[in-house]
Amino acid sequence: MAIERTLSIIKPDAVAKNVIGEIYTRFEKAGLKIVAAKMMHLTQEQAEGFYAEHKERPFFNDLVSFMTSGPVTVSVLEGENSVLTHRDLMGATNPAEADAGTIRADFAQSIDENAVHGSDSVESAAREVAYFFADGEVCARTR
Ligand code: YYY
Ligand code: MG
Repeated sequence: MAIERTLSIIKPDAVAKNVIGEIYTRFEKAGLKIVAAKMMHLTQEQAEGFYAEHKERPFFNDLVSFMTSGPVTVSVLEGENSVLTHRDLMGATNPAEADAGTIRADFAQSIDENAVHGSDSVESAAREVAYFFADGEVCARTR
C-alpha cells in the first residue's frame, strides 16, 4: 500500500475543549506521522476558500462562521492509507451516527460542530495540503 498524506484540521470546538493532544495521540497510535502542523485563526476568506466545494449548500454560512470562531490546528498526516485511516479515526460527519470510540463520537456535539476535518480522497488531500502549506513546510520523517 502506498504512503499517502492527508490534511487534518482540529476545529474550534475541539481546540476550545483542550483536546488537541488527545486527538494527536490517536493519530500517532494509529501509525500516522505528523509531518506539518500549525495553529491558525482562519479568516473568513480562508474558510470560504477551503470549503468552496460546499458554497451552494444551505449550511455554508454557518460552517464558515463556526470555522472562524476560534483557532484551529492544521496538520499534515503521513502513513500507509492515511486518508482512510484518518477518516476511520474521525467517524461519521454526524457525531450521532459516528461509531463508538471515534473522535467525533467522543468529542463532537453536533453535525455543524464536529471537532475535526479530514481529506476525503488522495486528490482532495493534495489540494488541501497545498492550500495551507508551502512545499518546504512539510517535513520528511526519515529517522
Ligand atoms: O467530510 P466531512 O467533514 O465529514 O463532511 P462534508 O460533507 O464534507 O461537510 C463538511 C462540513 O460541513 C462538515 O464537517 C460539517 C458541515 N456540515 C453541516 O454543518 N451540515 C451538514 N448537513 C453537512 C455538513
Ligand atoms: Mg468533507
